[in-house]
Amino acid sequence: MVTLVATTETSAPTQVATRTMTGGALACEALLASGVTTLFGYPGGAALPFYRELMRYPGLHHVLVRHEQNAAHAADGYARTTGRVGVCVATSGPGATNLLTGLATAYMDCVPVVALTGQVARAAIGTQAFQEVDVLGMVGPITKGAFQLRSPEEIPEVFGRAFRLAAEGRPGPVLIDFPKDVQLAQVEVDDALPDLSPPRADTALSGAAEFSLEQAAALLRGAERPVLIAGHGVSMANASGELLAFAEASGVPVGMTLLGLGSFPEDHPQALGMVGMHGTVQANLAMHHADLVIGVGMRFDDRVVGRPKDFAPEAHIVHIDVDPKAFGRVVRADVPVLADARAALSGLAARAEFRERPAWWARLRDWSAAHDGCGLVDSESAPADELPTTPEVVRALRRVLGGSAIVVSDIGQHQMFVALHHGFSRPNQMLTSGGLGTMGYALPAAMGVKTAQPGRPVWAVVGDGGFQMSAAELSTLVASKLQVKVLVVNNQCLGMVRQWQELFYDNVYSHSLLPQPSFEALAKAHGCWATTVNRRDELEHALHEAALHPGPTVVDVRVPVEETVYPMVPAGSVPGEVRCVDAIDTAF
Ligand SMILES: Cc1ncc(C[n+]2csc(CCOP(=O)(O)OP(=O)(O)O)c2C)c(N)n1
Repeated sequence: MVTLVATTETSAPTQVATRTMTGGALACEALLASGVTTLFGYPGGAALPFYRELMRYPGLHHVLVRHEQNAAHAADGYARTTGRVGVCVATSGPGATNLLTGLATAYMDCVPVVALTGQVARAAIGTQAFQEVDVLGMVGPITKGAFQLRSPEEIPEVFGRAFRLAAEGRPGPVLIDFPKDVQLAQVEVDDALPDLSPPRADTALSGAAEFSLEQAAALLRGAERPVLIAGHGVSMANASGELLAFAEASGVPVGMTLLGLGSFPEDHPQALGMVGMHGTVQANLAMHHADLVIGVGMRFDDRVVGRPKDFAPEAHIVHIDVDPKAFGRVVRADVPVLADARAALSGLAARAEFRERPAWWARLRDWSAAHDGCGLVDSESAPADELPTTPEVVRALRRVLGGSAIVVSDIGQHQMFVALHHGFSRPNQMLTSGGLGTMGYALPAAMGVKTAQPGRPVWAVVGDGGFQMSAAELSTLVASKLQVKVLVVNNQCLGMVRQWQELFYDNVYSHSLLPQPSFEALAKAHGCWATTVNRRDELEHALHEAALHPGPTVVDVRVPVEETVYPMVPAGSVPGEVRCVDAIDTAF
């Protein structure tokens, strides 16, 4: 159909071609206009009109997952690795509720995701219809916003707003609830939709931010014991180059949060490693004894800070973040800088003055030496027929991959061992659920990463507990030909829970020992190549074989049950109380 529209009173009518289509088809077009090429999802009754149309759009590649939570995690992994908005789809009711943990995970870690949920028809909303759930009511605290489409005409505008909202400022998830009758309704639209993709963020420094940076630079010039802590915001803002330039121009030592790992090269002489509950001795002590802490793109969350009132007692705190709500949430911000990390770091680099601070570096070196003696097994002299330790497994992975892989870690002891012993040199080389700590995250998130980066090796490192939460996705790997490599660090227990029970709950191992199936047999049943490692001397060969195998693989590595992750800052302590030995007697 063609409509004639007079653009001005005097001009001749212009021909505007319009088409009639369903709301479901228009949503597909809106996704394309938003720059989407890949969706992760799972169909059901209230989403079927949309799924019917999806088959007509070959530009939209849909990965069929085995559980909706994993669709959200996959979209999250896709978004973290590309910097673009990830998209997941679910039906109404249980499909929508299954998404929630994935959305909360993305919310805590500032990951831009748009979730599309089917909903019962408009007239049935509020009637307790089959598979009706008030998803808008549920996602308020775990999304940046949620929309319910009330008519097909709204689709382009709502999609445009949703993608913009997900990407702008502090990124995060946004939900679009899509009633079934709106998916089915006919709508007339212009021939081509406008570009709905999120605009590039305006990262120019405001006058206020420039002023705060002056104050920060003056504090740094006068500081004897400064430390900079880089968080996820640095990699999200593509600010690693600016961080390196500023660090080298000023001589400031650099620690990283769990999600900041890789934003500063781990082998750089100014790198201190990770801060926080299982961070390095030197990074934690540096924060505690500093006279200036500069936090960039990080939240000063409780795992980093410990007791807020006693955090960095002698330091001025400069806090750089794009989210004004981050300032003062946990610790005081003496100098808040509301700015994009990249712009702020280049602003600081331009004002930097190099200082050597030999006394501070001497202390940092002593602390690094203390850290190096902390919790490592000398595998050279250890018996070849014994189980390898988890630090050895992580270091072997690093050796075999030569640091080229993207590592997606699950939650628990193995996660902290990965953070401490792998070493990361590129932003977003290590992905994990930092804020929510969601077990089951790694395997589906790795699917999202591999979908976006088919040419890169992608390894999911998981505990035997977390693996059992998302192992069904092995079928997705096989069906979707995704060469994700899974490394199960198998200590036959919920290791991190066991560690806390040992240290703080009188060695009462209540429900933390985990009977499990043969992971090798399970993986093979899904169609993956799989092997089991029971001895130290089998480890590297197994990892090599898995790396070379042209398909998804599972390597199940048995490690000792009784490992403990050190260093540790017990909860309720401050980073200055970091411990390196089995001598934690703090009561909870
Ligand atoms: C969904 C979810 N449930 C429970 C927890 C609490 N939790 C944190 S670590 C952990 C144990 C993880 O065990 P495993 O996956 O085997 O890894 P390990 O600690 O042994 O390396 C548990 C239960 C969690 N983080 N996420």
